[in-house]
Amino acid sequence: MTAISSPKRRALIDAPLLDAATGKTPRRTPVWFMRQAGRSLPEYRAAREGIPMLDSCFMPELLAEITLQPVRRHDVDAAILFSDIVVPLKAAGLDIDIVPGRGPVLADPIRTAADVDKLPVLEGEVPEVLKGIGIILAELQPHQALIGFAGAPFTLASYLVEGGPSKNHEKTKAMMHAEPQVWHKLMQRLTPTIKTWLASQIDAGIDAMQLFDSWAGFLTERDYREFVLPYSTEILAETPGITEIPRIHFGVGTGELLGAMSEAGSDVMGVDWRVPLDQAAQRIHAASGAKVLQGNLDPAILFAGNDVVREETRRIKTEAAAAIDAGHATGHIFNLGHGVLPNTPAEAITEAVAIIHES
Ligand code: 1CP
Repeated sequence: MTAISSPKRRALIDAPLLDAATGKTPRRTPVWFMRQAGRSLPEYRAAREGIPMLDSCFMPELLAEITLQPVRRHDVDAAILFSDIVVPLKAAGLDIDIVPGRGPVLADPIRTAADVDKLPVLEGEVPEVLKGIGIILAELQPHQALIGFAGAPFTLASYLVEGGPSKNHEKTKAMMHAEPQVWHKLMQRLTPTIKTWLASQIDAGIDAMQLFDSWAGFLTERDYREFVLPYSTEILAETPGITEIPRIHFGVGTGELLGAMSEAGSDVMGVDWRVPLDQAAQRIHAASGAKVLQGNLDPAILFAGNDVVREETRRIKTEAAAAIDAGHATGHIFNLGHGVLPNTPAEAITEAVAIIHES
């Protein structure tokens, strides 16, 4: 696919996240936090009051405001679009809701080939989201990046097959193994929706993107390679415009999959807190060459006080530097190993960002 530069993309100036993601030396360690927009912020709770989660994702001014809140408060180096992995499916017409305290829930789970045939496909852009991106880009400073995102096909499929959040993903794995042709059909049906969703964000001017395969860590490497990797690879390679911007790929508990996941073709690999960054980099490098690392402070550490945060930050930066020195990585973007936990005090997040920027 020919990369056509979006006229809406800003020329970022001295932007630490973009510099680190493209292998340049940033002026400070870039940091953003997964789930930085959300319940940890009182201004988020006020803005969302009385508005269902999925409704808020289709309200341009509101989604822009919520996206910008953590950037204003914490001085993070990137905003992440306020949305959800199920928004493109909702926009395509699927009967899906986000239940407070639970997550995405589907009225009619997808279990058969006929169900897959009925799954709506996103045909075009989602105008409310594109309008929201325009508002965000107008307010961000030239050193602050906007990260767009999508859920990877496996993680999305898990919600569709299970019907909601799942502890063990047993129905999903059962479909993979007992009815592989139905599984592949589902993957093939989801992939174009994800590509369309990402392509329109890219066209609207996002500066980087993250593909969340949050639950991929539940799979064996063998199953990941057979049932998941081809589709994530297609998205990271063939989404129109995607090679214009840094591509970040992340999953939880993926220590054993880092090599295989890195083969999907991202520029940056997100690492959860379970694997030290230097070891993660060795696994990635061995599989697909040196990439930029993202991570990997344990989100629970934000409850432990600034001295602990400082100590852990130092350790993580040292491990990232060792990986870069060894030629196993080409840069480091600081993040948590997964999302901000909902009860995290907002002040602890602001202070952590300052500590990470300090040294
Ligand atoms: O009422 C509320 O406030 C709902 C909580 C909430 C929020 C704030 C949900 C429901 N989604 C979101 C926003 C969201 N979701 C963002 C943007 C905010 C930010 O990062 O700052 C992003 C990137 C997501 C992506 C997302 N949704 C993922 C991948 C990231 C991850 O955390 O691994 C996943 C797995 C989801 C599904 C989902 N949506 C919501 C919940 C509670 C869940 C998880 C449910 C489960 O445990 O299975």
